[in-house]
Amino acid sequence: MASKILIIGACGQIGTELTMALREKQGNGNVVASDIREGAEQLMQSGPFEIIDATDYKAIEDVVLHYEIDEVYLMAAMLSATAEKFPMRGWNLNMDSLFNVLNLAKEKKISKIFWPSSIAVFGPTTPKQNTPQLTVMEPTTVYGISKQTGERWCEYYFNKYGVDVRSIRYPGLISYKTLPGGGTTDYAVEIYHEALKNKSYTSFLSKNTALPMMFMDDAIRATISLMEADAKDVKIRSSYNLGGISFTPAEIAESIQKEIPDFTIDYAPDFRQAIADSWPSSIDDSKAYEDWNWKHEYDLEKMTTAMLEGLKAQN
Ligand code: VAH
Repeated sequence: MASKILIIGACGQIGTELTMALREKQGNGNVVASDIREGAEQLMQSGPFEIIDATDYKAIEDVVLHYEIDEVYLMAAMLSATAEKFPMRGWNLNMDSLFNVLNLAKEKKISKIFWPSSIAVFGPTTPKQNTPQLTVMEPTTVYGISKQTGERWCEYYFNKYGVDVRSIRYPGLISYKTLPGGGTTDYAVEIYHEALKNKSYTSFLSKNTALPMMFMDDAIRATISLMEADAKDVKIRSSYNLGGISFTPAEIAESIQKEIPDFTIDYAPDFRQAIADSWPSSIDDSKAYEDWNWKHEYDLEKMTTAMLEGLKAQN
């Protein structure tokens, strides 16, 4: 019997693709999309949609009861760059929304939760290369602090109340189907759009800023794999490292130049450089491999081909 799923923040960068993937898998009618405002036409036309403010407990509870929801994917959040401009709005959105769904599960109104964390939980004192699952975490951004705190609460609700909440520390995610929403890794999406439109791009991160990244197809597959894993195999109830690939703006530009030889890049680092400098360059996701057999499929070259082909097909 297919689970009844509610996706909160369904119109965002991850939420949009996650909604379409889950509707394909579970049946359109079994996946209720929700967000603070309507989203892409394909999402709106393919299944049920509700307007929900993720900080409004009653609004979520009403939809959960009305549709007899089993599982909630909470994808609404304020990302790193935007949260630095609006710290308290970012903190309140990221934390109030999490407590809303954790408490619904504690009261047995839903049975399973997915909640996205981020490699932003790591900070400048964290080992930068191949960052371990368990290590020093002193995040210096509002977003990273909210995700680190959220991980602690997820583990608390699992240990104290038996809430089946599962989480992934996403790296920067790259997709041609949806635009990013105010993150520090957004350059790695913008660059493809600009390469096709103008054959040039000005990067807001410096040339050699290596960050952990992942093609969206891999991230969606990882999310569904974790949610489908047997509960006994989900041994980490804070959040799983997820690594994927690691590259710099110069390296992604080189991969684009293999397909668009006259593409050029220049660099004008802005306030997001300090955020990126506080994050790891690459991630050790061996625990995800050990516990639920995770393995990414897209390397940089394969992702660049998919991105350019996907964007060209849209125009
Ligand atoms: C951000 N895209 O840039 C998000 C992500 C690891 C980065 O969490 O804020």
